[in-house]
Amino acid sequence: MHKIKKRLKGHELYYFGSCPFCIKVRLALWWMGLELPLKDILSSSKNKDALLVGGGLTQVPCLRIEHEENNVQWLYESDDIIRYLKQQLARKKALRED
Ligand SMILES: N[C@@H](CCC(=O)N[C@@H](CS)C(=O)NCC(=O)O)C(=O)O
Repeated sequence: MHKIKKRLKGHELYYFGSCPFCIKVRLALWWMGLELPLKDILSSSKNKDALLVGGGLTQVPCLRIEHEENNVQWLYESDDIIRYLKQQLARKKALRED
């Protein structure tokens, strides 16, 4: 089934392909029709280092959120990430930004 892709500015998902929690988040992204830059931490040590230095853990999935004025948040936990993304999508719809 084809879904129209919506983009969320300033968001990136750190993940690796075989991680079941990452698959859960990526499925939710697909289901919501959202497209985010994906940062694979197994194929790139640069991505893994960025996650560790920025977020403090190498745990994935982790959503990097760039707020205004370069304020960066690192959101861990698949359920929290999915909840946050749903809220962002609802907000986008309410503001008719999509
Ligand atoms: N409760 C977490 C579990 C995440 C998790 O266990 N991720 C594993 C990969 S499947 C991981 O990153 N382990 C390595 C680490 O914690 O550094 C979630 O739901 O996101």
